[in-house]
Amino acid sequence: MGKAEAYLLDRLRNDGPLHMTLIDPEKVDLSTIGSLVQQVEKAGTMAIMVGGSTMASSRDLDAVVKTIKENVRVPVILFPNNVSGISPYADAIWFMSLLNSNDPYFLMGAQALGAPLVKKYNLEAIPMGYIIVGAGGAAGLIGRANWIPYDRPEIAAIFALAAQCLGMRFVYLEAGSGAKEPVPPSMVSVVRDAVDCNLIVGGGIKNGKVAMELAKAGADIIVTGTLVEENQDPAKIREIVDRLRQVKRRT
Ligand code: 1GP
Repeated sequence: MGKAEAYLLDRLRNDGPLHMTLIDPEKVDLSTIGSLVQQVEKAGTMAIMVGGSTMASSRDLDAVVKTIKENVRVPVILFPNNVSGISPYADAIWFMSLLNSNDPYFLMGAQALGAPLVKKYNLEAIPMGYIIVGAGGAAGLIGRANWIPYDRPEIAAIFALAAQCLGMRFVYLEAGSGAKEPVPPSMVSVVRDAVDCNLIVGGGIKNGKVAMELAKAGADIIVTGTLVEENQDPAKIREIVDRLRQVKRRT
């Protein structure tokens, strides 16, 4: 296990559920990223994830990751949509497979193409099973997800269990960036009962109350992106972090 993962697990053990901020290089202005990430770090976010479903320019990604690294101490973790989502300037990469994709490229094709670059850049690879719930927005469309209905939590649970059996230490339940409805807490609790691995939930989470309900249902990590992109307001992140601190650690 590498340094970024060890740090996250240590924070989880000590503080309970965590918040991470997602920065999509296509949706932010490079000139404002530095101060933005400084503010979200101050608000208590525990890592910065960088990626976006339609991102294609490695050069733009590198510039964004470098700027973030210059401005925060928390780990910077790539959240790749494709091989173009790999940058040598990050601390780690979610080495992820879109488990409910119809397309073998997103199951293991892009991973095989990207793995030599991950090794060459000496990036810490954190194995993660990515599961898209509902239509999943752009991620669902681009990733050709065979979407899981919100009212069929047991389907999400069997994908999560498969991820755990494959040795993936993290599972991400994704409703899609900007989703009208986040993943329901009822689905999170069914998945939580099925697996022990660390559970990430994201997509459409807009306030502390929703984040807290998801954490109470068993989410270990709450990811938000749109919230900061749209408002540039770290107070929203502070509210989420404060609510998450009210949720007990998982034993
Ligand atoms: C998307 O889950 C993340 O991959 C974040 O979603 O932009 O809706 O916060 P939002």
